Amino acid sequence: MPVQRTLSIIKPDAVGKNVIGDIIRRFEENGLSVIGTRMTHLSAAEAGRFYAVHEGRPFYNDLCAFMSSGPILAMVLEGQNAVVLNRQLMGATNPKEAEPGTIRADHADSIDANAVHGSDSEENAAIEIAFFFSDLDLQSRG
Ligand code: DGI
Repeated sequence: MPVQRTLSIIKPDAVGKNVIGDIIRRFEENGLSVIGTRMTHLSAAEAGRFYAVHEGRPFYNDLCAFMSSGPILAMVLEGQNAVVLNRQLMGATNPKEAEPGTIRADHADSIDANAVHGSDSEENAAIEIAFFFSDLDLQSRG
């Protein structure tokens, strides 16, 4: 399986619950390495740019307000099959539908405050990583 990079974000709800360590532990125990981290607090406009693909959807304004409601931890994960593996560890978007043992089943309260973001394709991962990081910020283990 190919070594890939993907963008993970620990969202404001999970940062507020102090579960950053628990979430990163799950990534590391499943073969993903953290190769870059950045804690930041997005403005609503910056959140809107990050989620531009959802512009016009009914939940877009709420999503931007939530993502700018507190600090987030953006990170780059590297490992075999990282894009799909990260999404498996996250669980379904709606925590009510998330498999037991996934991050969202354990830490998300609602479809809005759902603890984590993960890129959904390698192509989007490259775009999303570039939103937060320069190549100089990433320390590959490869
Ligand atoms: O990749 P995901 O985060 O699992 O899901 P996504 O890329 O389809 O949507 C991005 C975020 O937008 C998601 O984490 C929560 C929010 N969202 C998506 N679909 C809905 C939604 N929020 C509400 N309230 N209702 C939705 O149907």
